[in-house]
Amino acid sequence: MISKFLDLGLQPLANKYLNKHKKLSVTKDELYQLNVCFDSKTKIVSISKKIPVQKMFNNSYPYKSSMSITMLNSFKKLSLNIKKKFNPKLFLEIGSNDGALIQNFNVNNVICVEPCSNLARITRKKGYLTYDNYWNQALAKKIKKKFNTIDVIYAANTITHIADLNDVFKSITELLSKNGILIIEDPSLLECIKQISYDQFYNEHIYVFSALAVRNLVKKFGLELFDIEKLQTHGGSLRYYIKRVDNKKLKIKKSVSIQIKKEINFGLSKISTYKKFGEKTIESRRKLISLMKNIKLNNKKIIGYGATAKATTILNYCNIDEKIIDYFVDTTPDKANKYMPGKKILIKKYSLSLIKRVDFIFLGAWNFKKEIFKKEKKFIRNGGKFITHVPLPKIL
Ligand code: JHZ
Repeated sequence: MISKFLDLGLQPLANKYLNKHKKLSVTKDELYQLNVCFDSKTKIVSISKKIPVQKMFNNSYPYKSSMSITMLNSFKKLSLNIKKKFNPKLFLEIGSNDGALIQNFNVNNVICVEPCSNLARITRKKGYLTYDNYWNQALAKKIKKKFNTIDVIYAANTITHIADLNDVFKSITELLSKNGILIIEDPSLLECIKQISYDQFYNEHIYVFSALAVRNLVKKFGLELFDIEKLQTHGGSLRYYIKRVDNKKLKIKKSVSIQIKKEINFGLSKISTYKKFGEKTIESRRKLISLMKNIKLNNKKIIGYGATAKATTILNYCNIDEKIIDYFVDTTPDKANKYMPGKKILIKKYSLSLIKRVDFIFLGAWNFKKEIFKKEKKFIRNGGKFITHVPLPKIL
């Protein structure tokens, strides 16, 4: 049974930052209803309205993975591990973005798949074979014809962005060698629910995975989880290591049953847990609005830091506009001088001077809190304060 547990209202597409010269208000047909549901049979959590991929991932996709040192370090560490543990002759990344991971591999060993052609151009320029296609069976067949099978297939923050999971896994099994490994990583549903980070839900995040859901999902394709790594990235992610069931060379590690047990004990297989999360989200919204309004009553200045896709959900769900947040700062070139989706809040290209005379900074990129705090020591020393909504709205 599929049950709705969260209604985040009408939302614009995240990552669709509005140009200054265009009409600022989004029209009704540019908004979609963001509901989040739980399927008690498969244990999959998903948003109810699926937006056509071309609308989300095209030749002007602004997000670049290499904008944060945290992600660059995480990918560097992973590349060393992959080489050490699996030493793949051919490594394929689905959703290679601007090459933050594959830049650690030799050009001859890597195949990139990236449907956003502005990003595909970047890895191609660096010499990596890049298909600017959506991941599907037609593409898998095309790659198979040329390269036969692949030893390691990897996808970070990508599989959860594709609606047709059957097609995703059929395409992967088509290409994966007999003893091949599939590694996927995505934000952890357990962490999302625990931390009330409801902003993990937006149009691109069609699914937020739990280990429970992934275990059920891959089974249908003759695959199984053999290891799970916990990561600090994106507010707590899980890295799933998956193999063919008939590959008996790799033993199933304890990490799998430990994570599944944790999720069951927390209640991730029960709708009541999600309903509670829905209620806590409403409370979180109330607290964040009241906290920010109180600050504004004292005539203080708030700006946003990190014009994230996640922030789109918060601003639109909480109806936070330019009267509350003066502007956002962000290092991503393609977000600069645009407006936050659905709100008239300008995004400025990050510079130190932009946070100088500011009293409060709302962490749009709360998932990079550590990295940002390290960078903004001076702001903190001078009495500046950060605001977060995770796990609860508060001033830090
Ligand atoms: P970040 C995107 O989500 C979209 P977002 C996507 N759907 C997804 O799954 C995740 O990424 C992985 C900026 N920044 O990573 C850079 C600074 O300005 O939380 C980014 O614009 N200064 C594919 O957008 C944003 O913050 C800094 O010091 O929610 C971070 O975006 C740092 C560290 C970041 O993802």
